[in-house]
Amino acid sequence: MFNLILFGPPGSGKGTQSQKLVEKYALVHLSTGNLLREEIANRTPLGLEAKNFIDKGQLVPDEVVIGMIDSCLEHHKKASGFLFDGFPRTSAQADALDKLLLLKKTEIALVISLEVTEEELVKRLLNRGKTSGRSDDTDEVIIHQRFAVYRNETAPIAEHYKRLRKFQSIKGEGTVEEIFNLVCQAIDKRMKSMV
Ligand code: B4P
Repeated sequence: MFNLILFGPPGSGKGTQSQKLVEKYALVHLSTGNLLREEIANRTPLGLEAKNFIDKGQLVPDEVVIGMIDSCLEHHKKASGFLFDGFPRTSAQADALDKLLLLKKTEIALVISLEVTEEELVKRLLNRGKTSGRSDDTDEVIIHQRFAVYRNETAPIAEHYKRLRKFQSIKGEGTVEEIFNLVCQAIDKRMKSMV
């Protein structure tokens, strides 16, 4: 099994790169952001709860997202690997993921972090907000709140993966294709070292 985490601040291109990566490497795409937005669109109780946090630029409570990932892993028992996009975002989520994968006798193979300046991130998110209708992408105050949450709660978990020598940073600025090529090189190298 090959399990990959795409890491990086809001708007760094995790979702964009994930779409191309799951096709090339036949991985199951698990995006907590997409799963939460589906719940919101379907007006489920979970979605209504999540919307309150997302609209304010805050993280959805750990137990909610960990539960979602747990049931997705159960649904894809025969997967040859997973691409975690936007998960884990807190140290509790990172610990839970390690435990869930251990139960399946597997582990994270690689964490790729997309590095993008805040100036570029703001431009991308406001631009997406014009067409996506995403409430968390239209207000610059909320966007900066999301960056603060990233710095305080998400960025520190990089240390966990650095200690395990599974963490690799990649410049996330350039064309989507240029970034995709760099990400693929990192994955191919890691895959070769595993055989
Ligand atoms: P997510 O859905 O994960 O989204 P994101 O971080 O905003 O964006 P991503 O990095 O995927 O950027 P994208 O490719 O779309 O999270 C949304 C919210 O859900 C969170 O704030 C949180 O509240 C909640 N949530 C999600 N997961 C959670 C968790 N685990 N725990 C708790 N809460 C959770 O790219 C952004 C834009 O840039 C797009 O418009 C794209 O077209 C553009 N772009 C991409 N690559 C580009 C490039 N190379 N050049 C120019 N533009 C580019």
